[in-house]
Amino acid sequence: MALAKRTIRAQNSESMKVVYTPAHESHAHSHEFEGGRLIAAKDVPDRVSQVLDAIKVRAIGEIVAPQHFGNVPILRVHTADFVHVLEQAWIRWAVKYGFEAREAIPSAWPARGMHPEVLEDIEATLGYYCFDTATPIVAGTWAAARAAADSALTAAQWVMRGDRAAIALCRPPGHHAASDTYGGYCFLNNAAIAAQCFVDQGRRVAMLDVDFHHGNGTQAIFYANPDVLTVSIHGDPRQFYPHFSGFASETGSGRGAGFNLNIVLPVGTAWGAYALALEEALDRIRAFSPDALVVPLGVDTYLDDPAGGFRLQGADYQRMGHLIGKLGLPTVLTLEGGYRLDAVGPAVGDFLTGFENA
Ligand code: 6XA
Ligand code: ZN
Repeated sequence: MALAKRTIRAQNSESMKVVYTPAHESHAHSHEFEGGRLIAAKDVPDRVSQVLDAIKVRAIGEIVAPQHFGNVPILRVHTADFVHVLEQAWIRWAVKYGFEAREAIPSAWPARGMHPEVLEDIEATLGYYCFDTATPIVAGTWAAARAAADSALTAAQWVMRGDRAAIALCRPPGHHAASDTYGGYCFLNNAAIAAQCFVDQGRRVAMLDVDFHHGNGTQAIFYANPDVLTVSIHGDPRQFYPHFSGFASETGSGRGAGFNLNIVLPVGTAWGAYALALEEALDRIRAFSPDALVVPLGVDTYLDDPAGGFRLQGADYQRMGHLIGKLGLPTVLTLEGGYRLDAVGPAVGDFLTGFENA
C-alpha cells in the first residue's frame, strides 16, 4: 500500500548521522586506463578513511553502520539485467581470464551501427553495460557497491524518520551510473536510490550535484520525472568527463521537461563565479519547493584535484555547505568524487561544518 504523503519535519536536532562501513575496502583496484596508459587508480579506499578521520576530528556526527535493504530498493532505479550482470561480472571474468587477471575492464563497445544482441561473452557484456575504461571490477566490487547503496538508503531512512540531515560515506560513488550503465568509478547510483525512496512515499525531491563532473546517471534516471528536480553544477563537458552529457541544453523530457538544470562552468572557476552558479541552483530549488534534498557531494572541485579543473579551497566549502544548509530542507548527502588525499577530508569536513551551522 502506498504511504500517504506527509510533510517531513526536521525534528531531531542532535548531530548528523554519518553512515560508514569498511565494506568499501573490498573494492580496491590498482589501475585505470587514461591518456593512453594504465595509471594508478584515483578512487582508492584511503579517500574514505581521510573523510572519516576529518569527521571524527571535528566531532561532526554520530557514526553508524548501514542496514541491509536487499535488492528491492536498488531495483527501483536499476534494471534487473544490470544488477545481475554486476553480481556475476567478476566470476565470469575470472572464468574467462583466470583468477590472476584481477581487474575486469572491457575492451570493446557497441558503437553506432553495431548489434549488441548476444551478450554471452563477458567482454561483450561489460562493453554493453560499461561506458569507460576507468571503472574496473574486482572480486569485492559488488559487495562494496551494495554496501554503498545500503549506506545511502540508511541515511535516507534517518532523514525520513525526522533527522534534519545524514551523510552516507559511499564508495564506490554513484552519480555516473544510470539504470543500466556503469562508469566514472560508479556502479549503483547511491544518491538516486536514496531519492527514489522519498519519491515512493509521495515526496518531491530536489537533487543538487556539486561534484566537479556532471551527474549523467542521476540525470538520465530522472530525466522524464517531474517529481525529481535534478540540478548539477560542473565542469564543461566539452573538455571534461563524461564528455557526452551535462550540456545546458539538456532540460528534461516528456512530463519531466523543465526539471533538469545543468550549470556549466569553465576550467579555473573559483569561489566568486561558483557562488553565483550556486545561487542560481538554489533559486531553482526554492522555486520547486521540494519535500527533501539529496546532495551528491563530490569535492573534486578542489584546487589541483587530479580529476577536476576548478579552484575551490579551504573556507569555500564551509560557504557552500552554509548556503545549501540555509535551504532548511531535510537533506541526504552521498559522497562522490574528490581525489586529493590531503584535501578530501578537510573539504567534506568544512562543508558539513558550514551546513550544520546554517
Ligand atoms: C575518468 C574520470 C572519472 C571521473 C570520476 C568522477 N577518466 N566523477 O569523479 O564524479
Ligand atoms: Zn567527480
